[in-house]
Amino acid sequence: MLVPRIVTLLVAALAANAAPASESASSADSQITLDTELTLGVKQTPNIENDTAVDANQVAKGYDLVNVSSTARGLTGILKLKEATNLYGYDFDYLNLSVSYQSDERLNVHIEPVDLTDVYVLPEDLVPKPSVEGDVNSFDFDNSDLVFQYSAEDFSFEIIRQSTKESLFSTKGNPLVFSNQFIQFNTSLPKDHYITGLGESIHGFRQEPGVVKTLFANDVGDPIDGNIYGVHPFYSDQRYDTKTTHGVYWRTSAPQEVLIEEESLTWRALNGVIDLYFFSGDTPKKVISQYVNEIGLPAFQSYWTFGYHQCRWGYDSVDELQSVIDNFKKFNIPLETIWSDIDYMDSYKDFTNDPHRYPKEDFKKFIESLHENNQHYVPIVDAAIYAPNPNNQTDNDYPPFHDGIDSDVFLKNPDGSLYVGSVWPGYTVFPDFLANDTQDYWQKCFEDWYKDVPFDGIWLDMNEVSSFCVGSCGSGKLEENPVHPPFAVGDVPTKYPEGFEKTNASEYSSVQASISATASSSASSSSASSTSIDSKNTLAPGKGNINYPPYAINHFQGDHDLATHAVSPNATHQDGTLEYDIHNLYGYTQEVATHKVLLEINPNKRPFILSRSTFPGSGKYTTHWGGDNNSQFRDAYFSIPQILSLQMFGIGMIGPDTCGFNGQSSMELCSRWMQLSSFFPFFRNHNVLSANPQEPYVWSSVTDHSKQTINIRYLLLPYFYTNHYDTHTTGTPLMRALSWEFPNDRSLAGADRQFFVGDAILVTPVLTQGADTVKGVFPGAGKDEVYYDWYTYEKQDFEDGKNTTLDAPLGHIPLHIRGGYVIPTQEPGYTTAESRENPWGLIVALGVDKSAQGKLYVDDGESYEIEESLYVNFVAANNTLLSSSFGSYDASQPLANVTILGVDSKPKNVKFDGNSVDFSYENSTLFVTNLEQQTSDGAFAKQWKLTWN
Ligand code: MIG
Repeated sequence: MLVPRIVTLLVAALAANAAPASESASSADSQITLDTELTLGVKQTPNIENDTAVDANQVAKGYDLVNVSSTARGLTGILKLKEATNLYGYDFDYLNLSVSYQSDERLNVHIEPVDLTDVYVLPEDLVPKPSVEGDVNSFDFDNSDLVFQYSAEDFSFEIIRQSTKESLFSTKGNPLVFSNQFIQFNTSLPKDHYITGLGESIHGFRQEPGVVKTLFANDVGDPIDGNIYGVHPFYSDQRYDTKTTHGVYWRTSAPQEVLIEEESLTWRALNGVIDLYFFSGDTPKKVISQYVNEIGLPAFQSYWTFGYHQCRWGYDSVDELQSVIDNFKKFNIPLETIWSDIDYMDSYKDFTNDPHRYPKEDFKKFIESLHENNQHYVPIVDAAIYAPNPNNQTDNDYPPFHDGIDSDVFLKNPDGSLYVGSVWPGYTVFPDFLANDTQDYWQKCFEDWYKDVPFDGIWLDMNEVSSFCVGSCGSGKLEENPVHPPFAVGDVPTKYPEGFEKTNASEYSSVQASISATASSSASSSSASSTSIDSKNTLAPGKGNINYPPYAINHFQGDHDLATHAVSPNATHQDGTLEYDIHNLYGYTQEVATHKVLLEINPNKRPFILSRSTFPGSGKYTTHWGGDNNSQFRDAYFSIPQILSLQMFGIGMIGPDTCGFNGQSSMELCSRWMQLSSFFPFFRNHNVLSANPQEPYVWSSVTDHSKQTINIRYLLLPYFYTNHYDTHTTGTPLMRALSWEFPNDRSLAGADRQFFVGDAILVTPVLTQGADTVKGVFPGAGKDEVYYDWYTYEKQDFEDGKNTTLDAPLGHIPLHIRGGYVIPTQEPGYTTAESRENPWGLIVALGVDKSAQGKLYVDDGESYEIEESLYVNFVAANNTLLSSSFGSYDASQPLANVTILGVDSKPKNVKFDGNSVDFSYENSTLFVTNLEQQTSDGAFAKQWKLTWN
């Protein structure tokens, strides 16, 4: 108990003494000119924390359903308000209900006010709307697995699964509440339910009873259970009793709150209409696929994006970037992509380069030489555009602002004046991606800049959309620019890495002693008043109080004000739409626009975008990273459920800031995390400004450990890419929860410390400090499943349902191959381009029945319009492996080897298309080698057969 107290003391002392700006790299030295007062909203009490708040389920009277008539695809009716209670806004008297069976596995329940004046209805051209499949005028209801039932008096409805007669969703017993600023419905859930989804947030994979999800895009550093960057109103409900899973999607951009309790789920929104979609599954993977097919299949990424990415905030100059690249080379750690954070910009202005630290000429040469080495470059672009000081000629010379003013593309105040917030460069304006000319404007910004900075992808940050002051704080004050708010580097919890006090006890205690000597004199805390100064705040006529809605969601900002640290809800788009209605869509609209721009710049290359704020459908345009996590083991763990969830939401490629963003990483953490992230869809190391460096070459052991698993990742690139192609074409995630792979094993519900890559690779990472073993489960082992150790190929004696302790000394990440699968490989090179030139290999892991199957997808790895592809199928059974391929892409590299796991006795003959070939045999593994000669036209140029007898 002593140690934690000391840590707390130390943290407090350090926080009190902290002077991050003076200790950080030069780019951190900025003046404090934004008055703190301007950053404070009006303190709200979230309803869920307010004991006296009215519970709408108790008080509201609900609706009666009248005028029901059946339609070819379902029914329509009118919902008539029984009695107005106007709890959080004014109740609508009449609602239109329409139910439509869209396909055998999808059903839509749509409820909207009869009078839609002042009601925000999410346009179909903005966010895709699942539509009826087949003939709109006829439907065979018997074929639908989902059935809609209702009771008219005290309207409630239920979704029943026909095959099991189970109630999947039922509003029975709770009134429907539908007012202009508050919509609520409630469904009962079975006891011991297993809900996943509803994001984005930092939480274990399962959303257990007691969880309250706030869905409101927010720029905040990964707090547990707080609302963060993206909004995804979708959940999957896995029912172990009936062995079925279904999904529910509310297509709304509203600020929302979802309450998950023992036997119910309550869903609230602050505007919009009810547009609910039920997906019948009935497996978890089918649910995801059905959902993702409707919101938009994940973008197909280029091959190189699966390589290793290095980033940090604080690479101070082109020379420093070059030295990072040189260090990677020196230590022979594969580096595919180097990234730039805002350091490269001239005073943090988008589309500029700092003339001294990143001069354009040097910079262009730098990027060109990267390209010559088959490496890539991705810079950051912030959402906000600097609004220069009109009285200062040099400052004012900034086309991205003036072009935008000329073409009228920025967000406005309700009175029509320019909305001016504040981000890194000082006062800023915000592109309105709903305005007529924004696409052209955005394109010109990128095109002009691309001439000097030929980037390979774009990193979109701050698009929640973030603004540091409350309201239009810069209105009328542009002559005060440039102001550069200081970099508050989060609350870096300690200068020391996690576990430092244990592994460096003596150093730690001496520092601790000296700090505690000064701690008492310097402890102070400043508290500022929290009155709003949002002078431009007005009520929106007919819409209610949009800045301070009557129902306060638990928005994760200190004062819970919706306008804190974001563009205010009353900011207005060109077509009159309020930010209030589409705040959650800002990032999404920017992603769509940026995707188009990248295609204009490079028409036949797959656009690579990494974006922070996402919404259903974002995955069609962008990849995503987990945001500002901490350099702690806990956060390494949370990256697993975060990835699993975001994949459910249709984001095909995602990964965390490996080694941690805020705080100090350590050799141990970085080693574990580099090895873990080697198996994530997206693999990037990123660090906050002024934290200690954490590139893998900083510690020699991390160098070795990273190389080991980066090489495994590169060996598996064909497997990753093939799985990613599957994600792109079917929505099935690359990285899998155990509960998806074994949906009928209740003991795996919520398992999120292990995961599968594709079907065949099970990863069991160490996620705690100081450990040298890790526990894992091996579903089906000893029954229908067999697992082989990745490193030794040995078949493991695991037992189904049993927690097994595995050796996992630092530098070793347990990996297992699941029998029954064929895994395509390619010898790793320094870059993915080099890897692509190397010979192929196959790992054939025989299942309990001694069979296996697998596939491979190959193309040129970058074309947007794919003209040539190669599809290969592998089937192993009866001591024979058959490879058959079709498609026109010519993968000319030969096959080097085939490794067959689970061969019980040494074969006498091994033949490739009838010819004897080299082989060796050890520990039930058959190594077939030197196949190059036989496959010199390309490993999969023709069908072949390998036999062992
Ligand atoms: O508020 O550009 O999440 O990755 O390093 C900080 C600086 C702004 C937040 C991003 C982070 C990035 C940082 N940005």
